[in-house]
Amino acid sequence: AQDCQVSNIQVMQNFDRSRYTGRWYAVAKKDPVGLFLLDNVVAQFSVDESGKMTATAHGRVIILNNWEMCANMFGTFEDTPDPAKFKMRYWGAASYLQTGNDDHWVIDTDYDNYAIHYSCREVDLDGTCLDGYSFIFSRHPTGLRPEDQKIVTDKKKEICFLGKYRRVGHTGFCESS
Ligand code: FEN
Repeated sequence: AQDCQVSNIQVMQNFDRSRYTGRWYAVAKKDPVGLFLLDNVVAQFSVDESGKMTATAHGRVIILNNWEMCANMFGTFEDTPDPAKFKMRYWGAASYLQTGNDDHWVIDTDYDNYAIHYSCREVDLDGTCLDGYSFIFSRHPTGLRPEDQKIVTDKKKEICFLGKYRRVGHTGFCESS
């Protein structure tokens, strides 16, 4: 079922962006190459009057001189023919934060408990993902419910990122800002 071809990755059927709105806690992430968010990652999705999806995210980063900061990031989403596949433009509130334009795919979600996000930045010559990142989100700051864990593990395998995730800690570091 999984040949690891980015073009064959199955995404959420009939994705409903309005049910996806609100707060999501990252419980695990697969990092891309380069600068990223370390931990304490929380995302907040919104849909405006015109139906456009936007999001904010924060997370801990360590900048030059080992200075711990909370990165406040913003994202705007461009629709594609597939309702679960978006192009996300993102930038940070602080000028030292990297900006970018990434794919943003919703692989699976039950809207109320878990969500699996996927982004491949660079597709290899063989069609597999050479550089990508992924978040496992939960509505619960305490983590995934036991009944959702198998679903998430199966999906990690389907997107060929199984074994590449790290747990995302929540210490409250970004809650004050
Ligand atoms: C996502 C969903 C909700 C909206 C957004 C999301 C993506 C966030 C990304 C963050 C990137 C952060 C970077 C940090 C950085 C998917 C959660 C927007 C893609 C690139 C440093 C670290 C050290 C330094 C400078 C900058 O730039 N970090 O010296």
